[in-house]
Amino acid sequence: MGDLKFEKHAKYILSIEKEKDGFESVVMEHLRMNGAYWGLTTLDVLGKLGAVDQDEVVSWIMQCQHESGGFGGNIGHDPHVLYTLSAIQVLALFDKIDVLDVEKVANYIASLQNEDGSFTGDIWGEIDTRFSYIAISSLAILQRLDKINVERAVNYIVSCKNLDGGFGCTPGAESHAGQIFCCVGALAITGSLHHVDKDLLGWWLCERQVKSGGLNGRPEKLPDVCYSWWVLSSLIMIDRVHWIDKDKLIKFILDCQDRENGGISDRPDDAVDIFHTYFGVAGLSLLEYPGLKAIDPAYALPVDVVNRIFLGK
Ligand code: GRG
Repeated sequence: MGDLKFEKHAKYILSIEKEKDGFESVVMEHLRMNGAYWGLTTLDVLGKLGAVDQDEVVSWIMQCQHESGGFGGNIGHDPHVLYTLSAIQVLALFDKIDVLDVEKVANYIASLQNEDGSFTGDIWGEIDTRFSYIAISSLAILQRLDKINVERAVNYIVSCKNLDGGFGCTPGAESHAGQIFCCVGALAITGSLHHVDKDLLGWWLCERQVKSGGLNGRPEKLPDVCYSWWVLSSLIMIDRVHWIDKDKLIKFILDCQDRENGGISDRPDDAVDIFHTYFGVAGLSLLEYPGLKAIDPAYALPVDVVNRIFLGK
């Protein structure tokens, strides 16, 4: 089992930044802020964040901020909550939240809440429980949840609960493990987990494990390393993680590594990318893989970072 290629994965992540004309850098251009969160959190969980020039990253993040207070995926790009959360998370990793005008960022996020409690992702109006999670997680990290109507936000999320115990992106939409993470995470952060039918949802989530040991995101779909995060974190938040076969899942994730050049792919023998590298390592951390920093299932940040924010230690 002691097979996780710590050094190679760290080298792979750092190489993406160095090779600005490389394929992965180019295709990630529009969501570089998410890439920064995936890559830097992975490095931290691997114990290798020291290799990064933090001041350079912080200065780049601040150049991605829009006058509205929200952040874009790259310099000069339009703001969206997807990138705003990643910006806040990376600043939290570096213990640099204090560079933010917190009031301004919190006002931007709060401005996206609708009358029914739901959230849009930006000024263009798409509604999704992903954005509810992002708003709640961001404002909790900034300690400004008072900026929104939390009760309505929770009621909207509960209105997206399905008969199978899962959650979708809007009321009536199909249950999907990614949306379940968002809804359960938001309910956990707001102390509202009593709205979840833990046995029913736990059953649906543990049925995501397929023969290879990997997890899929909904019935009849292929397994994918990223669901190691979406499913496992949800199972942990509802105290049902012992319902899956952990050893088989660890083996599946390790089988998705590029053992020569580093990085983790969605399934064995596919091409690696930074997104799956993060969710593979984060999944292994939730599985208590030796040598990895523990990660918080609701905030998707290392536990020591979350403790620093909320307990001041
Ligand atoms: C801080 C970890 C963190 C997240 C921020 C953006 C977000 C909040 C959550 C996204 C949740 C989500 C919807 C994840 C699923 C992503 C994914 C792999 C979607 C693929 O969907 P399909 O239909 O794939 O293409 P399947 O696997 O169903 O075939």
